[in-house]
Amino acid sequence: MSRMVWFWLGLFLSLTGFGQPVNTYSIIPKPAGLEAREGRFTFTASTLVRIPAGQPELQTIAENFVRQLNSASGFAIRIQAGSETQSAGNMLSFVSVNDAALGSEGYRIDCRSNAITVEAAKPAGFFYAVQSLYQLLPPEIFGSKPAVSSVNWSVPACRIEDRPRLNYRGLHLDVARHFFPVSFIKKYIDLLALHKFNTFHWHLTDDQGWRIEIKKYPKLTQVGGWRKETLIGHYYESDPQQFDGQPYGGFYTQDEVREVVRYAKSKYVTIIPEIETPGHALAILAAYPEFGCSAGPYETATKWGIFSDILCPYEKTFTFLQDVLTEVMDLFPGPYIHIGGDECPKTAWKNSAFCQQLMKQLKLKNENQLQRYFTARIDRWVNSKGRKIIGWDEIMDGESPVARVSARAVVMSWRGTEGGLKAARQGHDVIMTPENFVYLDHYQADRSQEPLAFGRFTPLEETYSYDPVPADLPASVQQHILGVQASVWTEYLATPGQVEYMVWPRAAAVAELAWTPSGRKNWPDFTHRLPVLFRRLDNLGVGYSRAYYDVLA
Ligand code: TNX
Repeated sequence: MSRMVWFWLGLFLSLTGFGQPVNTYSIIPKPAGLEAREGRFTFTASTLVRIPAGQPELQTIAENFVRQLNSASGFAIRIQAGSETQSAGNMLSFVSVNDAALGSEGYRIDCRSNAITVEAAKPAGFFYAVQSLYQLLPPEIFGSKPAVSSVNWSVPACRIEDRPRLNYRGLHLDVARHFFPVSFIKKYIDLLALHKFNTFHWHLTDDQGWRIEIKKYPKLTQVGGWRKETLIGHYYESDPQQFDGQPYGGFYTQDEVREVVRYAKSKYVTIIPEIETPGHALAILAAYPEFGCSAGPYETATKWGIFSDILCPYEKTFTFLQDVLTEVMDLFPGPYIHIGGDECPKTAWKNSAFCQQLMKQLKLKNENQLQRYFTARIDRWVNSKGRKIIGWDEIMDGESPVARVSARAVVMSWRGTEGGLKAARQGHDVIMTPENFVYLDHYQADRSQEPLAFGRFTPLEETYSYDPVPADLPASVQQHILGVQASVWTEYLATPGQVEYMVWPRAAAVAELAWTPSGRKNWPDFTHRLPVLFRRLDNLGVGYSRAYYDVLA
């Protein structure tokens, strides 16, 4: 064949995209807008990465991206700051735009075969654009070894315009029932950020352990950070109970907490610390029995469940909590402090002469109102420090004209959604974390095949089906729903591997219902993106559940 024929054939094949990989776009959460194009942009050793001058935050985002790409590919791509550089070659550029439509977390990616342009108005937008680029690149971008030439470091051409549906996109972790080291917390935050969550709710204290160093009250960690043994298996009152006989404990020093907060910030993740009050407080009472209604002695709990020994609303108890929260606020600069409030039995208050006297004096009719008073005191004090409280939905029980929780208090709705919706109707902001959809400690597959978990069954599809802001809610209620959170309780999750197994891929479903416009949520489409998610998680060394291979057509 003549050279001319080869030339025309070659041109025809390249124009039709023949021989190119079929473009797939496996971004989770699915972007608000994605227009597929033909062709691919290929990163090479000579790709130019250009960013605006004088924007250090942007520079850091670009540097992290390039470091990851270089380490996976073996390239030595460098960044050029400033707009002077003109190049017709293969280029990735970051462009800051003043565009209100993008909000503080939105971004655009314009990807053609010779250039990618990323636009955002704020650094978080660039950060999320980079997370999307990671997910458009081959999953080997997360491989730990310098990758080989067999990987084509390319991105499918497309145009993406994206911003989140909800402002609060949270993932929670209970480190009280089981303790997890800083290295794991950082890995957890990496995965959060990769899926565009922006909040980590750190459940730091509970009956079974106090996990944060408080300088003024060292016994909180010295005594409350430890339990003498742990119940093996399920807890039912009627069952014979078996314990492992091993002391168990651990805590984070304040330096470690600061390090984690800094790390999270670099990934645009805010941490909400939770200090449980007035229930789930046995670890406090074990260390400082003087804050209980009876003389004690108390012990850090060795089994799971709800305990009737709780904090007593003495003045000295409020002073103690203010001291603790002062140190906590110093460590966590975010706007919210979670003060617990859930599952607080009232027997100890009923049997306490002090509580009965206080209720009479305050004209409170019952102990639920006394919990309201308790919450209202902390709420007022936290507000005076320029922060807001978050509480589990029980903080709205026991309405009383003399014990007002300010409308600034944010309600976390876990016993279904009704508590949250009621609070929203009363003008409170709310975060939805209904247990029947987004509690990731529930079974995700046939329990006969699964490790021991909390009772309920919440498979991936059910989690995915949840809509935190149904369209039929009045706008006045919708506007108070800040967002959604997946919660991860660790009674039966003793190791990082067990946590990852329960969390992934269900957290990916939650990421999508938090970020993606409801009209673009689509279960079959989500499942088509799962195989690539699994390869990404493999490369990241995440031990996710294999229960969903069978839903993949
Ligand atoms: C209820 S959710 C709790 C936790 C348990 C969880 C188990 C909430 C506010 N309280 O203490 O760990 O159920 O799913």
